[in-house]
Amino acid sequence: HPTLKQTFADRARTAAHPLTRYLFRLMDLKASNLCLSADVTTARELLTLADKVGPSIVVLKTHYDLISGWDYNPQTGTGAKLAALARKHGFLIFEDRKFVDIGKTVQMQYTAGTARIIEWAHITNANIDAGKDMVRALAEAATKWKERIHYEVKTSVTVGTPVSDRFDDSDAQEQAQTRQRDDVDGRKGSIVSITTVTQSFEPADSPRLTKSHHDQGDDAVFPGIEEAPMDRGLLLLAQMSSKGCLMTREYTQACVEAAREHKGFVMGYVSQEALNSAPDDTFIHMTPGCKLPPPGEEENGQVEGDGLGQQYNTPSRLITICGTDIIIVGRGIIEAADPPSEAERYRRRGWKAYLGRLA
Ligand code: S5P
Repeated sequence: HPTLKQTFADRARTAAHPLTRYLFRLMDLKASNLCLSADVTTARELLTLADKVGPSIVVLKTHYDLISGWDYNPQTGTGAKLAALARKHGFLIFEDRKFVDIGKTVQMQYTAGTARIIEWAHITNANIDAGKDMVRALAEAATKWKERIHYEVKTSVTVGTPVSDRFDDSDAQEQAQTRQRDDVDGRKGSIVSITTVTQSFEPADSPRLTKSHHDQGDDAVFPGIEEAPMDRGLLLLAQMSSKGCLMTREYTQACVEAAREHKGFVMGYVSQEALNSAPDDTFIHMTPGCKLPPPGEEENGQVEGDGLGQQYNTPSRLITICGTDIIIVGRGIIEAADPPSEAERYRRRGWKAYLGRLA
C-alpha cells in the first residue's frame, strides 16, 4: 500500500483526520514514532515519567484505571496536568480504554463519570465486538463535545488570558482557571484542560497551527510544535499482541470497514500489521507487544514474552516487515534502569526502521 512508502511528512498532508495530520507532523519534527505505554502505579510516577520521557515520544498511552492517586479534578487533576505536559513536549495522550458496550453506555463512559476521558485524552480506543454502531456513538459524543467547547470558548470573557500550564505551579493555575471557569456561563468545571487554548481557538486547520508553542512563551522542548487541534480521535483495536487472541480475520475486516465509515473520527488502528488496503486509506497504525533485546544482544525479530500471554516483536520487525507506523512500548522502557535514555534507544531504533522502510 502507498502509505508504507510515504514519508510521515507527506502523510501529514494527506491523512483524513486532523489529529492524525498533526500527529504525523509531530513524528516528522521529533523524528519519533514511539508511544510510551505509561503503565506505572501512581499518578506521581506517571507525571514524572511523562515529563522525563516527553522529548522522545509522540504519544503517551495511559490506563487511568491502574493508576492510584489519580486526581479527577478537571481543572487541576491528573488529566489536566498530563494535558499541560503534552503541550509542553508535543505529544498526544491516548487513553487505552478499549471501550466495548452498547452505544449509549460507551458515550457516557467516554464523556462523563469519574475520569471524563474525552476532556484530557486526545485519543482513545474501542474493541468493536459489540458492533459498529458503537463507533458512531463515540463519534457523536466527540462531535457534541467539540461543539460545546467551541461554544464555551466563544462565550468566555477571558479570551486572551492564557493560563499557566506549568504543572508545578498549580496554585496559580487553579486560581486562574477558577476565575476563567466561573466566567463561562456558570458552567463550572466544564472547560477543563483546554483553558490555554481559549486565546487561539479556531476550527482545526486554521493558520494558527503555524504559530509555534514556543512563541507563546511556554518552555516548549521542541520549538515549532504548535498546539494540537481541538479534535478527538479513535483507534480501533483490530488485532492484539497476546497469545491465543480470539480476534478473527472477519473481526479485523469489520474494523477496517468501520474505520472507513467514520474517517472524521477514526484515526486508525491498534493492530499487529498495516491494514490500509484501499487506495484512499490514510489510517495510522500503532502496535504494542514491542521490545528490544538487552543492549549487546543480537536482534532477530522476536523477544521472549512476559509469561502472561504478552508476545513481543522488535521495532524493526514491526515497522519494516509488519508495516506499522508507531511502536507502543511499556515495560521495555519503564523497567529499564534509566527510562529516558532507554526511550531514546527505542526512538532511534524505531526511526531507523522507518527510514529503512522508505529506502
Ligand atoms: O494488543 C494489544 C493492545 C494493547 S493496547 N496488546 C497490548 O499489550 N496492549 C497494551 O499495550 C497493554 O494494555 C499495555 O498497556 C501495553 C503493552 O505493555 P508492555 O509492557 O507489554 O510493553
